[in-house]
Amino acid sequence: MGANISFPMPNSSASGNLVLVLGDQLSPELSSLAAADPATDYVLMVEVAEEATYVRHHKKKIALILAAMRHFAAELTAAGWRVDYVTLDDPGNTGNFDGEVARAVARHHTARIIVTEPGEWRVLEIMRRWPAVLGMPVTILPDDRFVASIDMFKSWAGDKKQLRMEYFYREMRRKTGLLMQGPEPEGGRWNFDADNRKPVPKGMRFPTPLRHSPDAATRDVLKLVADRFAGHFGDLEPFWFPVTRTQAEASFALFVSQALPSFGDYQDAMASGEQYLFHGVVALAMNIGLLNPLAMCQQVEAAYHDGQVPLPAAEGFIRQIIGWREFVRGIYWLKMPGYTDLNYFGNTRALPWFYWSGETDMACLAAAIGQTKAEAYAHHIQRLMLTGNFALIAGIAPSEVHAWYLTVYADAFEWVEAPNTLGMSQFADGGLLGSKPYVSSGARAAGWRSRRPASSRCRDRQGPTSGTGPS
Ligand code: DLZ
Repeated sequence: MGANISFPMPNSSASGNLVLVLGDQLSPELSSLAAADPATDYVLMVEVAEEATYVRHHKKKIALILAAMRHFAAELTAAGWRVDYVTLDDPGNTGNFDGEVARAVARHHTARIIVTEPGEWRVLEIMRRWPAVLGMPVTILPDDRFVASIDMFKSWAGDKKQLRMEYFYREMRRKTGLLMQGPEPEGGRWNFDADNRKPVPKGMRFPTPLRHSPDAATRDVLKLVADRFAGHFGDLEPFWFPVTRTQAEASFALFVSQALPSFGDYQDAMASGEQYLFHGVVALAMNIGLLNPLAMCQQVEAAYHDGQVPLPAAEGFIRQIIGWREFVRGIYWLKMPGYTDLNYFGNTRALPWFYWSGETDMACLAAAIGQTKAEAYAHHIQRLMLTGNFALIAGIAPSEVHAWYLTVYADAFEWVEAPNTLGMSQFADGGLLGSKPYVSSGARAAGWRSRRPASSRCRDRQGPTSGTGPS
């Protein structure tokens, strides 16, 4: 994948294109939409049970995706597109992409299917079968919301023995021109990570992410999810995630003005009782297409040039997006299929039940898992240092850890989740992604500091839990 893939099998009696837009492709600049014509083509969006149940996603994650899909369909309709939208409770809904694409082709007699490459190998395999199954050409276009195409990453990787994010990141800085002064990095350094490890001072206050009230369309989705996915892990309400571009942009603007100035200093920190610190909770909007990653980086760069954000914070944020995020996507497509089966240490234990219930006397794990159940969110240090490190020390099968992260986090899509879990966190790839297992470092996360009396630190819990995991 990476270049345009076309399977030419024209059907002479049909006309126009069917443009399938997936639940994590909610971007007006999407390559499939750019290749289509609103006058002749149909946009197809489908709510299908299989996507919610191939792993039994957190209820809040399903609600986020379906609500954002419905709002995006309205946005496209207002922009003049003919949108064919199939809801989950449509009586004819077949429950999967194959069935819904076949039904739409029959409804509209289109001659061709156009789609932007999906974020998951499983879905790409489904699409590759369509020319044979449906007897029509299928054009799969690169996802140019990423700075590096899959082909570009493959050529960069070449036959290198070790792939290191830092060198790839420098290429991305040069390619985008972000924080560059000609050929040199802004401030004379590529990476300010060493400045980003401060402990949280006593009494520090943290901004809270914007909480958006569900409108009528989102409330319909919440009811649907409550009815259809009652047995899935996690709390559905209160539901406050952004589900429109406008809401996502407001959330991000608040992050840039209030959290980002301190994000760099404390991005590796944890503090007891604090869910977000200076993290933005914006990945869940970015990973479904409500925010454009490059535009976000440009906004952060502008805030730096305006003197609102220090360089280490701006660089730290930009590195996460055009460095790490792009790098792990490259690794995913370079190594799939097969990457999700890797198990370097041969770990075989089952995931402990408390990953679903949060009921453990280990206070840090109870807090991180309780928060995950409530919010479908934990910041990356909680994921890496708590649930990730524990799983590796305990010898849990990496495939089980992978399925858990993919299930429970609203921002988790396989292209980004699998390399982070299997590579960075579990070292299941034997060192392709990271130079050593994270757990092998004796250092604590920066500034881990409990706000509670020492006597209660190892025993406190984050409220009652009643989560049910996949069975
Ligand atoms: C995750 C998800 C869910 C829960 N539901 C849908 C859906 O009903 N329709 C859809 O188009 N996409 C959904 N998704 C996102 C897909 O699973 C995602 O596009 C693939 O995993 C590829 O990244």
